[in-house]
Amino acid sequence: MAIKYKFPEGFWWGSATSATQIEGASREDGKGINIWDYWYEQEPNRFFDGIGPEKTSDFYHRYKEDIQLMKETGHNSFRFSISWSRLIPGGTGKVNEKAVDFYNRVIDELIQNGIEPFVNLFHFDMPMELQKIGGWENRKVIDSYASYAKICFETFGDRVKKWFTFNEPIVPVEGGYLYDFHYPNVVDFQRAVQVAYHTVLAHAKAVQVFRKTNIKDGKIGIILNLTPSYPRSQHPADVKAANIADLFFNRSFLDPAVKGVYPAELVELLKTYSFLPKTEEGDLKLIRENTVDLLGVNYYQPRRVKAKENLPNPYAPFMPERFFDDYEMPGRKMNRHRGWEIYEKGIYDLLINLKENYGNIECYISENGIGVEGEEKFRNEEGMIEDDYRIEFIREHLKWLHKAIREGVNVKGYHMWTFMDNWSWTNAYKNRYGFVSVNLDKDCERTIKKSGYWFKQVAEQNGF
Ligand code: BGP
Repeated sequence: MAIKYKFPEGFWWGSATSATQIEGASREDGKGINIWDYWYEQEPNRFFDGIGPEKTSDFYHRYKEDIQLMKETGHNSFRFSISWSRLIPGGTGKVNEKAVDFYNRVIDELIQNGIEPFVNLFHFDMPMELQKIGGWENRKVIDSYASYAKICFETFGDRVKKWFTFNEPIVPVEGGYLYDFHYPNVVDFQRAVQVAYHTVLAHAKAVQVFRKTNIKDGKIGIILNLTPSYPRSQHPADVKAANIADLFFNRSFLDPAVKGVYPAELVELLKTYSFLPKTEEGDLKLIRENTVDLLGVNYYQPRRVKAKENLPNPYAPFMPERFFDDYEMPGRKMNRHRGWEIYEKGIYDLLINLKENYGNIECYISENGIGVEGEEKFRNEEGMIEDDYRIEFIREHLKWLHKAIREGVNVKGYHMWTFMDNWSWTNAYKNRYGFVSVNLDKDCERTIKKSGYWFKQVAEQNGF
């Protein structure tokens, strides 16, 4: 069959994961506790079906088998994260040699199997010892993070060439300090601003350390969940509302990471409402001088926005939603399991924006996927889950990605979320996202889904 959508040579095909979501073994071999282990202990009922992070999909013990499955599903690259609290149980101080050994084995096994490791340093998993002193609210944690990053670069940088400082740094801000879905689940805009600001500084510091470490052929980036912000109409009030949402949810990290500066409009807005963060001399220079080589883009859904219909309640806590209302566009396509809109063209729009307004930074799609409940009912007689909806989801996004590449966007790869069904934060195993299913009732037995076989073909032909 002729290949209509051919991707550039050397395109990275694979999937993305994170330590807390796949490793399990949360108390084994000297691992320290992170906020997820702690929160689950405190409030198990917050987690779907009461399942916590202690077991997850057991990658810690089964990584060899999993890497074979990656090969069978066409991966030439794979993103995972290092668990800070596994590597440095106290967040700072002594390194856990068993963790070094584990990540060494994973990296070597990937490389031996022709799979390029993409390594992320922070995926929502603050070590509990550091959360006790305030986590990202505490400026000291920036240095702890930079030391952790340095250890990672020095220990694994001889083999790992693609590095990322953070995955979706805005999510712990939203979840932990605004909307109550991550620990420490407080609602406080001022603290949220400080956490976001310290995360940007920690990121810039890690980039600085990376450059000093001088890893041969190494590149460093950040992974951001970009949500193109569409106004309900071209009415100036709707457009303004969409711009403000864009400032808060995209540009607050995108601009400092790629351009080295905060958007002036965002600074102005925070100043007007007296929410500027506490800063120190030299901060802005650090940010300016340490921009990324590479950007990971996670894309799931757009944001649709309209002008505020009612005046904000002066007694309610200050929230970004003071400036816009969400807009439920009639007829939009939804993934009803997750409650997220499916809008394939969004991936194209955001990439064109990177080309036009962010110097056509080298980027890749670092997550994109669909979470579905009750996939067991699609298992056929041979035992394979026929997830045609996932194939369609990926294919339609890839078409738009292909168009963006044809128009000159500097995209180097596509990682699906996720490799195998995993533990998804408070949703635990509710929605399944993997190319490979994991049967929790049968000792985490893995079976490749139809989408996994389909993806293998796409990766091998470098198109479809
Ligand atoms: C992204 C995260 C992932 C993953 C995914 C799916 O925001 O980087 O960790 O979980 O979303 O979302 P969820 O698991 O909440 O359904």
